[in-house]
Amino acid sequence: MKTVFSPLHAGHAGNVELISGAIVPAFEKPSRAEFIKARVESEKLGPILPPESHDLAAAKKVHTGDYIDFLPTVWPLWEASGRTGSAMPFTWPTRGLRGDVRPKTIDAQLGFYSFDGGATFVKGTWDAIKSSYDVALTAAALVKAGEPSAFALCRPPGHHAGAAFMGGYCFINNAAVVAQWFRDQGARRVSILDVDYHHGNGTQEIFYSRGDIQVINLHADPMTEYPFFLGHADERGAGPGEGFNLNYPMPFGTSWDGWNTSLEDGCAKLTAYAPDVVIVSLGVDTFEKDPISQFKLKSADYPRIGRRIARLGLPTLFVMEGGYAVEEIGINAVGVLTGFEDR
Ligand code: OKP
Ligand code: ZN
Repeated sequence: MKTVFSPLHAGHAGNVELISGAIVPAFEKPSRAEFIKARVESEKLGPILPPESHDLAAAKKVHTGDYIDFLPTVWPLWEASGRTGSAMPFTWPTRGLRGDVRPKTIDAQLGFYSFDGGATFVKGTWDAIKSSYDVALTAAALVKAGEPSAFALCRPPGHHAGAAFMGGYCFINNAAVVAQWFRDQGARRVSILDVDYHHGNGTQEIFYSRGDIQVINLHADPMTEYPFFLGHADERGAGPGEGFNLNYPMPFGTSWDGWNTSLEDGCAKLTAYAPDVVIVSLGVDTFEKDPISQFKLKSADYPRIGRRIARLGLPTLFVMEGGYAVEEIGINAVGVLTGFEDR
């Protein structure tokens, strides 16, 4: 399987985040992608290709144009306002406040275009976001050209980014971009299978009223886990999308047996939908040693995930999302891919 990777991810570095009452170095850090790349090499998964540059038209098919145009302005505006550190929001237009006016200052705009304070900017962030988008589209083109599978080693991740909001380390929703891209290339139906520990709230929001893109999410129950405000089992899609959004919330402590029950049900629904292509939002923060997560999957479980996905028998694009146990992130992410190849 070919991997697409860009070194430009590394400029998105030194960010901080707010967690448990403290400002700490962000868990979403450059070493994540480097460990995965090293494992792709040591396992001889296949060639590692650089991305081709794409304009932002494909991003603007799933995000609003004003949101995408805002992203490259953040760091220059932040610097111009005299600040250093990580650019991040601290005020949001929540219920009862006005969400229809976009204020002028950078602090207000950051809040206007986010659902939390978890997507932060440093100098190299926009170039990293753009490279991650290019990685996803380049890998998608490989599958479109006939490769049975490809691995988009995206960083930053994307599945928390909605049509007009960032959050949870995510800016452009890479999986959503490529799902729409496959549709525009002639795929009749596309399935997104999101196996990240956290609910892909952005992906759900983008496609909630769509019948042509099925979204299947396996994740920790949002009653008790981030991102909290979406991802319940009764969210099944709206209008033409009714029945095409499937959520599998699971309790803290879930290990392979429980998780696999959801995977099997999701795969059955996916097969019944008969898509032309599958996009896997590949998070490996379901791992027992993940520092911010509460599931109990073991390294030996990841190849089983890959094997099950291979049995779908469909062209498959893996798009990297979360996973924060950096020592094992390569073993687990690449474990899914070697399992998919049954080796
Ligand atoms: C991104 B992905 C409080 C802690 C919130 C955010 C986790 C984002 C996960 N600021 N943690 O789905 O792996
Ligand atoms: Zn996650």
